[in-house]
Amino acid sequence: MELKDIILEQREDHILLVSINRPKALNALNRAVFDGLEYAFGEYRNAHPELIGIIVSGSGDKAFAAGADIKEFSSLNAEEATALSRRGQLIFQQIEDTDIPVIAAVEGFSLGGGCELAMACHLRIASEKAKFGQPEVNLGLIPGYGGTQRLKRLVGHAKALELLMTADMVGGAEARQLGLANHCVAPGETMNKSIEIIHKIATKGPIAVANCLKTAQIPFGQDGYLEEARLFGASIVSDEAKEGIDAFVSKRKAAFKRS
Ligand code: DAK
Repeated sequence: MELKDIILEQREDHILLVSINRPKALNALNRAVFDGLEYAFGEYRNAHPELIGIIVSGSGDKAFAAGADIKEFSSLNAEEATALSRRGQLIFQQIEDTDIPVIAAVEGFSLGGGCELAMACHLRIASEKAKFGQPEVNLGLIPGYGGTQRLKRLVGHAKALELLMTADMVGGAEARQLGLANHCVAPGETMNKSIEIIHKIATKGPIAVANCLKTAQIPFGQDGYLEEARLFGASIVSDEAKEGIDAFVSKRKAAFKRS
């Protein structure tokens, strides 16, 4: 597939780098970027079982993504906007449902749809110069790509409401304190930290990791406990657990198989 405004690169260690490539527009999310994300997390991922993790970033050091492309909005009617919002939600859900770790390496602005994209990733590594926020109310809009739900899950109800209603931005260190970012690192270091975390996760049982991702994403109020028990039951008799438990008992390092 020919991609526009997004670059995919598979590294030798089988980490896929997904880079939004519109630095002049602060990597704002236009249709071409959504097409690229849909392809990366769908067709490309399915065709590459060797992948151990995916890192999403923005080109340049100024922005991860400064939001949905506001200039594309002006021509939309209500029906088209609803369809656009639904498509974005589904693509972000596809990112969240990925069975290997997906990390957002956030340098610079991560605003509106850009913050929603970062929140759809499993982990977020923020630069000290990162700026997170949901400024949609400045435009008379609300977040349309799952932001009202995921922000609440990460920072709690009261802080999420404050950020949504005031449009305040928070820096990397505060995002880390709030639980919005997992780590806050020096500018330019988000990619290295993301790679380090993926390498660490790649030494663990891949099915167990996939099952952690699956159960932990089940929203509160749905039966995550039931699914956890079901997957725990399935894992205890798996070859992967046999290897992990045998390695522990034999005092050796586990050698998990990857597909
Ligand atoms: N969209 C399009 N272009 C953008 C952009 C964006 N979100 N953000 C920045 N740009 C463009 C600027 O227009 C400018 O382009 P030129 O004028 O050079 O052609 C270029 O990027 C550089 O931006 P600035 O000159 O403004 O750079 P500064 O450093 O001065 O300011 C800034 C950086 C991030 C503070 C500023 O650019 C800014 O405030 N940007 C807008 C941030 C924002 O409001 N983001 C939220 C967008 S709304 C929905 C679906 C989704 C959503 C809602 C509903 N439905 C379908 C219902 C989500 C909405 C959003 O994400």
